[in-house]
Amino acid sequence: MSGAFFHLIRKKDCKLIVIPAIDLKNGHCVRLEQGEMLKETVYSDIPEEMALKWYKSGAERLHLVDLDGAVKGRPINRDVIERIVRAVPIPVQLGGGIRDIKTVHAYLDLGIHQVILGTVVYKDPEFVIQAGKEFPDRIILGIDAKRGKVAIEGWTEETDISPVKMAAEFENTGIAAVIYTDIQRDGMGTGPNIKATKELAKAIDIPVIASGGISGIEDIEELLTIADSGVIGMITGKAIYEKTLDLSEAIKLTKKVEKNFPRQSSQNGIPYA
Ligand code: AMZ
Repeated sequence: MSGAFFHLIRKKDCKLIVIPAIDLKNGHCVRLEQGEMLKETVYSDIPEEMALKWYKSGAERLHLVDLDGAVKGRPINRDVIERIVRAVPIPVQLGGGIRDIKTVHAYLDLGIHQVILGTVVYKDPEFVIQAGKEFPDRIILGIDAKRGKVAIEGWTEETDISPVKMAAEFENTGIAAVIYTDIQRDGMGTGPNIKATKELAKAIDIPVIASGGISGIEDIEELLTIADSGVIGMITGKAIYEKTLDLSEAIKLTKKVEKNFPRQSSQNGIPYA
């Protein structure tokens, strides 16, 4: 089976899920606005309790970001990450400061289900391809864009490459998914960038997870309309912390839509794994 064909099937087979985000800074669960480290709201000093809360609301997966790690380029919040992995029985995806194979190994050994690579996707694409080969379906690309161009290093540096161009380099390399974040919408509750998310999902065979800007149930409804382009997940943060979105309601809605327009979950029951 050719690689491209493989991915086309996978896109259809993947189950669309709502993924709550836990962003970690100094051991706390926080939200930022547009990724600005100084524009922080702390939601919990015990992030593992937050993880349990989202799990009990029906979450089938968690999205973790080590924000200090993303800025410093190495893992910083490892202890709390370990506590979260131990606290919940669902797959956890993690990004922030994962820049070498030793760190990839360490996090997978810790029980992280999939690692998200951001800055190295731009700086060292060959490394990402090697990691994808060594760990098929365990590597996710974190492609974060500001004004249509990819940003790196904790979103402090802008590049001149577009998300589509960057993602296209990784077709058929064992990459599980691309998380596409619209930085200007992240933490702002202004609605997701439907147009750009759809464009990316249509342009590549790798499944896409939408991130940034979800404010309420109407955004979930809108994202569900582009699921067929290859959008397999939506990450929500501020909306569930500020209670403008009820996580269990969002999950129920996506399940109902999945039931009416079924896309099978993957064999082992873990979405896009
Ligand atoms: O909010 C930010 N400033 C931020 C953020 N959420 N900066 C990076 N990140 C996330 C990316 C991706 O998941 O969305 O960190 C990860 C990338 O980290 P790295 O260290 O690989 O570039």
